[in-house]
Amino acid sequence: MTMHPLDLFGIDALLDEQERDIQGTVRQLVDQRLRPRLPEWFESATLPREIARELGELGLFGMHLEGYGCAGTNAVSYGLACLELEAGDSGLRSFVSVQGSLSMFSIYRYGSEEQKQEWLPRLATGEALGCFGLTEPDFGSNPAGMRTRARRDGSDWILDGTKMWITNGSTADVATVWAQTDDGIRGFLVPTDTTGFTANNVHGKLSMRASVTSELVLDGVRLPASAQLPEARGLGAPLSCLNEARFGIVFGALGAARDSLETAIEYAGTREVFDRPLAGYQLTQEKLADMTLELGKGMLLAIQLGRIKDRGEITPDQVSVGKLNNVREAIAIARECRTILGANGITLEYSPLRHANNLESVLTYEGTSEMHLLSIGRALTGHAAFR
Ligand code: TGC
Ligand code: FAD
Repeated sequence: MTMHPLDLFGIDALLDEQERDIQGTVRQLVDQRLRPRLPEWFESATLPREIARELGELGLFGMHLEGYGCAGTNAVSYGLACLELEAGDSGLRSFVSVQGSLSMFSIYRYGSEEQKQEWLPRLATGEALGCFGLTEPDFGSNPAGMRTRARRDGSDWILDGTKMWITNGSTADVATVWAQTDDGIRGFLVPTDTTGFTANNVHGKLSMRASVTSELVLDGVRLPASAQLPEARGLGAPLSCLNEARFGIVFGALGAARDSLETAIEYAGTREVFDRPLAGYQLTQEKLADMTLELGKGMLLAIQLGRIKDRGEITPDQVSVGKLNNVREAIAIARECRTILGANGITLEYSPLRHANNLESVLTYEGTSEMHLLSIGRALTGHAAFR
């Protein structure tokens, strides 16, 4: 009789029935419909747009938002959905994070009623796709320095600049673009068929291959005044959207870790070395036990942060604690699981190295681990050491 790693922490007992149902439904979707195709998508560096409708039908896009066709679940449910998607592949979770937490949330929180009516229902079903352009070639960790500029021409806006590393950039129908204006940073909704807007995909990625990553070029893009997000003023607006997506990652990264650990435990049970199962050796058991501790602690942290978020009390520094810890531990778990698989572990047949490679991106995007360390350092000392 063996136990599942998370049973040792009694995690299920911390969830209510609806949360468990949502988690089970997403797990079933991933296992039955998506998992069989993930290695192929990773190898061919694609993520078919068609899956958007299926994810939309399940209510996964903007699922923690209210109205406009969104499911209106609590934050813990959203986190658990991210966890199950990332147990498949980080590219799937990214797809949902960018659509719901960055594109839809930016419109939901900062858009006009007309903008919400125009975009949110279609983004919720997956009929339309969105992307979020904050990072630039020379300004990633420090978006305050962005060079993309929006200037007035009569009542219109003209946007010029380049955004880089934008998830879903070339597949999106609408881009939320952040730009400097005479009054500081502002956000704009750019329909991607606007003249002067182009998106070029990044090729040769060794990580997050089942995900589209693009450069956005804005060359004299003319937009009506109504394209500006009226409620977004200053850098705090895009950074508040990042809190939403980072929260999803707190749970999501643990999905990649859990799937790696389940794979390693199963493999160790059947693989014989020196005439008996690998699982029976103390070194293997030490690895499995240590990883179980970190996975379980990460889950407790994620659920705790989810409960705080559901009370409306979560702070950006608390999100940094969760993102830093859970991504750092998830990548360590995925790499350690790969060692248990020996040479088989370097193939696409097994998930741990695919997860570890993906988690290299997760460690970098939505604030690098260094930036989250420095944010926590600032919270502890009052000194901002990143400047
Ligand atoms: P700072 O002076 O600290 O703050 C400027 C203003 O912003 C406010 N603020 C926040 N508001 C909400 N949430 C947060 N997390 C916030 N952090 C700061 C702050 O209160 C202030 O407001 P105000 O009213 O006083 O002006 O800003 P700073 O320039 O010193 O930088 C702070 C720093 C370094 C922490 C920030 O720039 C940062 O987080 N950098 C990392 C950038 C980042 O995470 N980029 C992610 C791009 S999107 C992405 O990666 C998508 S991946 C998609 C996928 O899942 O596929
Ligand atoms: P840099 O900022 O150049 O950092 C390089 C290194 O220097 C890092 O280790 C960093 O931690 C360190 N560093 C930086 N500043 C300091 C400091 N002050 N002190 C100490 N160390 C420091 N962006 C979007 O806007 N939208 C997206 O949809 C999006 N999707 C992405 C998808 C993928 C697959 C990837 C890989 C990235 C994506 N990004 C996106 C961009 C991502 O947010 C940035 O890559 C990230 O913020 C880091 O910026 P950078 O790559 O320019 O690194």
